[in-house]
Amino acid sequence: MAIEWFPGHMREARKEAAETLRKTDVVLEVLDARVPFSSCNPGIEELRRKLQRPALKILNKQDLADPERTREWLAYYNAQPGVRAVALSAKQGPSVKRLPERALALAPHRARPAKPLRMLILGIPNVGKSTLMNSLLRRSVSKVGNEPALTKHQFGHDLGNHMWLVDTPGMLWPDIEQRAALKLAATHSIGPAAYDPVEVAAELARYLLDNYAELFTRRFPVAAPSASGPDLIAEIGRLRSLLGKGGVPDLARAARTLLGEFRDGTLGKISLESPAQLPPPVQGAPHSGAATG
Ligand SMILES: Nc1nc2c(ncn2[C@@H]2O[C@H](COP(=O)(O)OP(=O)(O)O)[C@@H](O)[C@H]2O)c(=O)[nH]1
Ligand SMILES: [Mg+2]
Repeated sequence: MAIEWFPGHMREARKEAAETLRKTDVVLEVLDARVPFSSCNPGIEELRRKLQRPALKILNKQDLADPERTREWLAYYNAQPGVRAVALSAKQGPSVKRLPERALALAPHRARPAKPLRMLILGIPNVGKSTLMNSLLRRSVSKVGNEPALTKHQFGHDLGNHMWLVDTPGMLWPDIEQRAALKLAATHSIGPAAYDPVEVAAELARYLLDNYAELFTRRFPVAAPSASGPDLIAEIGRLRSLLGKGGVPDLARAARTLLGEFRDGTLGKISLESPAQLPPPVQGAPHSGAATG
Protein backbone atom coordinates (compact mmCIF):
# COMPACT_ATOMS: atom_id res chain seq x y z
CA MET A 1 0.00 0.00 0.00
CA ALA A 2 1.86 3.07 -1.21
CA ILE A 3 -0.43 5.73 0.03
CA GLU A 4 -0.78 9.50 0.15
CA TRP A 5 -2.44 9.82 3.53
CA PHE A 6 -0.72 12.94 4.76
CA PRO A 7 -1.89 15.75 2.52
CA GLY A 8 -0.43 19.23 2.86
CA HIS A 9 -3.33 20.62 4.86
CA MET A 10 -2.62 18.03 7.57
CA ARG A 11 0.97 19.24 7.81
CA GLU A 12 -0.35 22.76 8.36
CA ALA A 13 -2.89 21.49 10.86
CA ARG A 14 -0.20 19.76 12.91
CA LYS A 15 1.77 22.98 13.27
CA GLU A 16 -1.35 24.77 14.32
CA ALA A 17 -2.28 22.08 16.83
CA ALA A 18 1.13 22.40 18.48
CA GLU A 19 0.60 26.12 18.94
CA THR A 20 -2.91 25.62 20.24
CA LEU A 21 -1.75 22.88 22.61
CA ARG A 22 0.35 25.44 24.45
CA LYS A 23 -2.80 27.45 25.17
CA THR A 24 -4.77 24.39 26.25
CA ASP A 25 -5.54 23.11 29.75
CA VAL A 26 -7.02 19.73 28.88
CA VAL A 27 -6.87 17.73 25.68
CA LEU A 28 -10.01 15.86 24.66
CA GLU A 29 -8.49 13.15 22.51
CA VAL A 30 -11.12 11.35 20.51
CA LEU A 31 -10.12 7.76 19.72
CA ASP A 32 -11.97 4.98 17.93
CA ALA A 33 -12.83 2.46 20.66
CA ARG A 34 -12.21 -0.39 18.19
CA VAL A 35 -8.62 0.78 17.63
CA PRO A 36 -7.67 3.08 20.50
CA PHE A 37 -3.95 2.60 20.02
CA SER A 38 -3.81 2.82 16.24
CA SER A 39 -6.14 5.84 16.18
CA CYS A 40 -3.81 7.81 18.45
CA ASN A 41 -1.54 10.21 16.58
CA PRO A 42 1.86 9.40 18.13
CA GLY A 43 3.47 12.73 17.24
CA ILE A 44 0.70 14.72 18.87
CA GLU A 45 0.68 12.40 21.88
CA GLU A 46 4.42 12.92 22.31
CA LEU A 47 3.97 16.67 22.10
CA ARG A 48 1.15 16.57 24.64
CA ARG A 49 3.32 14.65 27.10
CA LYS A 50 6.23 17.00 26.55
CA LEU A 51 4.02 20.01 27.23
CA GLN A 52 2.49 18.12 30.18
CA ARG A 53 -1.09 18.71 29.15
CA PRO A 54 -3.49 16.26 30.79
CA ALA A 55 -5.71 14.25 28.47
CA LEU A 56 -9.20 12.92 28.59
CA LYS A 57 -9.08 9.95 26.22
CA ILE A 58 -12.51 9.50 24.72
CA LEU A 59 -13.01 6.01 23.34
CA ASN A 60 -15.80 6.85 20.96
CA LYS A 61 -18.03 4.46 18.98
CA GLN A 62 -18.29 2.32 22.07
CA ASP A 63 -21.46 0.88 20.52
CA LEU A 64 -19.34 -0.78 17.81
CA ALA A 65 -16.47 -2.06 19.99
CA ASP A 66 -16.02 -5.28 21.98
CA PRO A 67 -16.98 -4.30 25.57
CA GLU A 68 -14.36 -6.62 27.05
CA ARG A 69 -11.56 -4.97 25.05
CA THR A 70 -12.94 -1.53 25.90
CA ARG A 71 -12.74 -2.31 29.61
CA GLU A 72 -9.10 -3.32 29.15
CA TRP A 73 -8.31 -0.12 27.28
CA LEU A 74 -9.95 2.04 29.93
CA ALA A 75 -7.82 0.39 32.62
CA TYR A 76 -4.74 0.78 30.44
CA TYR A 77 -5.23 4.52 29.96
CA ASN A 78 -6.47 5.25 33.46
CA ALA A 79 -3.18 3.85 34.80
CA GLN A 80 -1.25 6.60 32.98
CA PRO A 81 -0.36 9.81 34.81
CA GLY A 82 -2.31 12.88 33.72
CA VAL A 83 -4.74 10.71 31.75
CA ARG A 84 -8.37 9.77 32.27
CA ALA A 85 -10.33 7.62 29.85
CA VAL A 86 -14.02 7.26 29.12
CA ALA A 87 -15.90 5.15 26.60
CA LEU A 88 -19.01 6.53 24.96
CA SER A 89 -21.04 6.98 21.81
CA ALA A 90 -20.91 10.57 20.65
CA LYS A 91 -24.21 10.11 18.87
CA GLN A 92 -25.90 9.64 22.22
CA GLY A 93 -26.18 13.04 23.88
CA PRO A 94 -26.44 11.86 27.50
CA SER A 95 -23.08 10.06 27.46
CA VAL A 96 -21.42 13.28 26.31
CA LYS A 97 -22.99 15.32 29.08
CA ARG A 98 -20.37 14.66 31.73
CA LEU A 99 -17.31 15.37 29.56
CA PRO A 100 -16.75 19.02 30.62
CA GLU A 101 -16.97 18.01 34.26
CA ARG A 102 -14.49 15.17 33.70
CA ALA A 103 -12.15 17.53 31.86
CA LEU A 104 -12.34 20.04 34.68
CA ALA A 105 -11.29 17.32 37.15
CA LEU A 106 -7.99 17.18 35.23
CA ALA A 107 -7.43 20.93 35.64
CA PRO A 108 -9.40 21.83 38.77
CA HIS A 109 -7.82 25.28 39.12
CA ARG A 110 -9.49 26.43 35.89
CA ALA A 111 -13.07 27.37 34.92
CA ARG A 112 -12.99 30.77 36.61
CA PRO A 113 -13.64 34.14 34.99
CA ALA A 114 -9.92 34.97 34.75
CA LYS A 115 -8.89 31.37 34.05
CA PRO A 116 -11.34 29.69 31.75
CA LEU A 117 -11.00 25.96 31.16
CA ARG A 118 -9.54 25.67 27.67
CA MET A 119 -10.23 22.33 26.04
CA LEU A 120 -8.87 21.14 22.72
CA ILE A 121 -10.51 18.39 20.70
CA LEU A 122 -7.96 16.24 18.87
CA GLY A 123 -8.37 13.13 16.80
CA ILE A 124 -7.68 11.53 13.45
CA PRO A 125 -10.32 11.66 10.70
CA ASN A 126 -13.65 9.86 11.18
CA VAL A 127 -13.35 9.12 14.91
CA GLY A 128 -16.37 11.32 15.67
CA LYS A 129 -14.95 14.73 16.58
CA SER A 130 -17.69 16.69 14.82
CA THR A 131 -20.44 14.49 16.24
CA LEU A 132 -19.02 14.94 19.72
CA MET A 133 -18.58 18.66 19.23
CA ASN A 134 -22.19 19.03 18.10
CA SER A 135 -23.46 17.05 21.08
CA LEU A 136 -21.44 19.24 23.43
CA LEU A 137 -22.56 22.48 21.82
CA ARG A 138 -26.22 21.52 21.62
CA ARG A 139 -26.13 20.80 25.30
CA SER A 140 -24.43 24.02 26.27
CA VAL A 141 -26.73 26.04 24.04
CA SER A 142 -29.82 24.70 25.73
CA LYS A 143 -28.23 25.74 28.99
CA VAL A 144 -27.14 29.27 28.13
CA GLY A 145 -30.37 30.15 26.37
CA ASN A 146 -30.73 31.42 22.84
CA GLU A 147 -27.13 32.09 21.90
CA PRO A 148 -26.38 30.75 18.46
CA ALA A 149 -24.91 27.25 18.55
CA LEU A 150 -21.76 27.73 16.58
CA THR A 151 -20.60 31.19 17.58
CA LYS A 152 -16.85 31.17 17.31
CA HIS A 153 -15.04 33.21 19.95
CA GLN A 154 -11.39 34.05 20.23
CA PHE A 155 -10.75 30.94 22.29
CA GLY A 156 -13.12 28.66 20.44
CA HIS A 157 -16.67 27.66 21.29
CA ASP A 158 -18.23 28.85 24.52
CA LEU A 159 -19.67 26.01 26.59
CA GLY A 160 -20.72 28.33 29.40
CA ASN A 161 -19.40 28.17 32.97
CA HIS A 162 -16.06 29.58 31.79
CA MET A 163 -15.32 26.61 29.59
CA TRP A 164 -14.05 26.89 26.04
CA LEU A 165 -13.74 24.27 23.37
CA VAL A 166 -11.41 24.46 20.38
CA ASP A 167 -11.74 21.94 17.57
CA THR A 168 -9.06 20.88 15.12
CA PRO A 169 -9.21 19.14 11.76
CA GLY A 170 -8.51 15.42 11.73
CA MET A 171 -4.84 14.66 11.46
CA LEU A 172 -2.97 11.58 10.34
CA TRP A 173 0.80 11.31 10.21
CA PRO A 174 3.16 10.45 7.36
CA ASP A 175 4.73 7.18 8.50
CA ILE A 176 1.80 5.09 9.70
CA GLU A 177 2.93 1.58 10.43
CA GLN A 178 1.46 -0.98 8.03
CA ARG A 179 -0.63 -2.90 10.53
CA ALA A 180 -2.09 0.31 11.95
CA ALA A 181 -2.81 1.55 8.43
CA LEU A 182 -4.79 -1.59 7.64
CA LYS A 183 -6.88 -1.14 10.78
CA LEU A 184 -7.45 2.55 10.07
CA ALA A 185 -8.51 1.70 6.54
CA ALA A 186 -10.95 -0.87 7.97
CA THR A 187 -12.44 1.70 10.35
CA HIS A 188 -12.53 4.28 7.54
CA SER A 189 -10.13 6.76 9.11
CA ILE A 190 -7.96 6.38 6.02
CA GLY A 191 -9.98 7.13 2.90
CA PRO A 192 -10.68 4.51 0.21
CA ALA A 193 -8.59 6.32 -2.41
CA ALA A 194 -5.51 5.45 -0.36
CA TYR A 195 -5.73 1.67 -0.16
CA ASP A 196 -6.76 -1.51 -1.91
CA PRO A 197 -10.09 -2.52 -0.33
CA VAL A 198 -9.54 -6.18 -1.21
CA GLU A 199 -6.26 -6.23 0.70
CA VAL A 200 -7.80 -4.49 3.69
CA ALA A 201 -10.85 -6.77 3.67
CA ALA A 202 -8.69 -9.88 3.32
CA GLU A 203 -6.70 -8.93 6.42
CA LEU A 204 -9.92 -8.14 8.26
CA ALA A 205 -11.54 -11.45 7.28
CA ARG A 206 -8.57 -13.43 8.57
CA TYR A 207 -8.51 -11.43 11.82
CA LEU A 208 -12.24 -11.87 12.34
CA LEU A 209 -12.09 -15.63 11.87
CA ASP A 210 -9.17 -15.85 14.29
CA ASN A 211 -10.80 -13.66 16.94
CA TYR A 212 -14.55 -13.45 16.35
CA ALA A 213 -15.25 -16.68 14.46
CA GLU A 214 -18.82 -16.97 15.68
CA LEU A 215 -19.80 -13.44 14.67
CA PHE A 216 -18.10 -13.84 11.33
CA THR A 217 -19.56 -17.21 10.36
CA ARG A 218 -23.05 -16.12 11.38
CA ARG A 219 -22.95 -13.57 8.55
CA PHE A 220 -20.57 -15.46 6.26
CA PRO A 221 -20.78 -19.24 6.74
CA VAL A 222 -17.57 -20.02 4.90
CA ALA A 223 -16.83 -23.66 4.09
CA ALA A 224 -13.12 -23.43 4.90
CA PRO A 225 -12.56 -21.18 7.95
CA SER A 226 -8.80 -21.73 7.80
CA ALA A 227 -8.53 -20.33 4.26
CA SER A 228 -6.28 -17.38 3.47
CA GLY A 229 -7.69 -13.83 3.64
CA PRO A 230 -7.97 -13.41 -0.15
CA ASP A 231 -9.68 -16.82 -0.45
CA LEU A 232 -12.15 -15.76 2.23
CA ILE A 233 -13.05 -12.66 0.23
CA ALA A 234 -13.66 -14.84 -2.84
CA GLU A 235 -15.84 -17.09 -0.69
CA ILE A 236 -17.84 -14.08 0.53
CA GLY A 237 -18.38 -13.18 -3.13
CA ARG A 238 -19.78 -16.66 -3.81
CA LEU A 239 -21.91 -16.72 -0.65
CA ARG A 240 -23.51 -13.39 -1.51
CA SER A 241 -23.70 -14.07 -5.25
CA LEU A 242 -21.42 -11.15 -5.97
CA LEU A 243 -20.16 -12.55 -9.23
CA GLY A 244 -18.55 -11.05 -12.27
CA LYS A 245 -17.98 -12.38 -15.77
CA GLY A 246 -18.03 -16.17 -15.98
CA GLY A 247 -19.34 -16.52 -12.44
CA VAL A 248 -16.02 -15.46 -10.91
CA PRO A 249 -16.42 -13.78 -7.50
CA ASP A 250 -16.29 -9.99 -7.70
CA LEU A 251 -13.58 -9.39 -5.10
CA ALA A 252 -14.05 -5.62 -4.92
CA ARG A 253 -17.77 -5.92 -4.16
CA ALA A 254 -17.18 -8.75 -1.69
CA ALA A 255 -14.57 -6.62 0.06
CA ARG A 256 -16.95 -3.67 0.26
CA THR A 257 -19.64 -5.93 1.69
CA LEU A 258 -17.42 -7.19 4.49
CA LEU A 259 -16.03 -3.74 5.26
CA GLY A 260 -19.53 -2.28 5.28
CA GLU A 261 -20.87 -4.89 7.70
CA PHE A 262 -17.89 -4.37 9.98
CA ARG A 263 -18.15 -0.58 9.93
CA ASP A 264 -21.86 -0.30 10.60
CA GLY A 265 -21.85 -2.92 13.35
CA THR A 266 -23.87 -5.54 11.44
CA LEU A 267 -21.17 -8.10 12.23
CA GLY A 268 -21.34 -7.31 15.93
CA LYS A 269 -19.28 -5.53 18.55
CA ILE A 270 -15.72 -6.02 17.39
CA SER A 271 -12.38 -4.50 18.38
CA LEU A 272 -9.24 -4.79 16.31
CA GLU A 273 -6.66 -4.52 19.08
CA SER A 274 -6.10 -5.01 22.79
CA PRO A 275 -3.57 -3.57 25.25
CA ALA A 276 -2.15 -7.07 25.79
CA GLN A 277 -0.59 -6.83 22.31
CA LEU A 278 1.39 -3.71 23.19
CA PRO A 279 4.84 -3.43 24.72
CA PRO A 280 4.74 -2.17 28.34
CA PRO A 281 3.53 1.45 28.37
CA VAL A 282 6.13 4.21 28.49
CA GLN A 283 5.26 6.11 31.64
CA GLY A 284 5.87 9.84 31.47
CA ALA A 285 6.94 11.63 34.62
CA PRO A 286 3.91 12.23 36.83
CA HIS A 287 2.76 15.81 36.68
CA SER A 288 0.18 18.01 38.31
CA GLY A 289 -1.87 18.24 35.18
CA ALA A 290 -1.70 21.99 35.44
CA ALA A 291 -1.19 24.18 32.43
CA THR A 292 -0.09 27.71 33.05
CA GLY A 293 -1.17 30.90 31.34
N1 LIG B 1 -21.76 3.98 15.51
C1 LIG B 1 -21.28 5.19 15.81
N2 LIG B 1 -20.98 6.05 14.82
C2 LIG B 1 -20.49 7.26 15.16
C3 LIG B 1 -20.28 7.64 16.51
N3 LIG B 1 -19.77 8.89 16.51
C4 LIG B 1 -19.66 9.26 15.23
N4 LIG B 1 -20.10 8.29 14.40
C5 LIG B 1 -20.13 8.31 12.92
O1 LIG B 1 -18.79 8.30 12.46
C6 LIG B 1 -18.68 9.07 11.27
C7 LIG B 1 -17.63 10.15 11.45
O2 LIG B 1 -18.08 11.08 12.43
P1 LIG B 1 -17.55 12.59 12.45
O3 LIG B 1 -18.12 13.25 13.65
O4 LIG B 1 -17.79 13.25 11.15
O5 LIG B 1 -15.99 12.33 12.64
P2 LIG B 1 -14.77 13.36 12.53
O6 LIG B 1 -14.18 13.16 11.17
O7 LIG B 1 -13.82 12.93 13.59
O8 LIG B 1 -15.31 14.73 12.74
C8 LIG B 1 -20.08 9.62 10.99
O9 LIG B 1 -20.70 8.77 10.07
C9 LIG B 1 -20.75 9.56 12.35
O10 LIG B 1 -22.13 9.45 12.24
C10 LIG B 1 -20.60 6.70 17.54
O11 LIG B 1 -20.43 6.92 18.74
N5 LIG B 1 -21.08 5.48 17.13
MG1 LIG C 1 -15.18 16.35 11.49
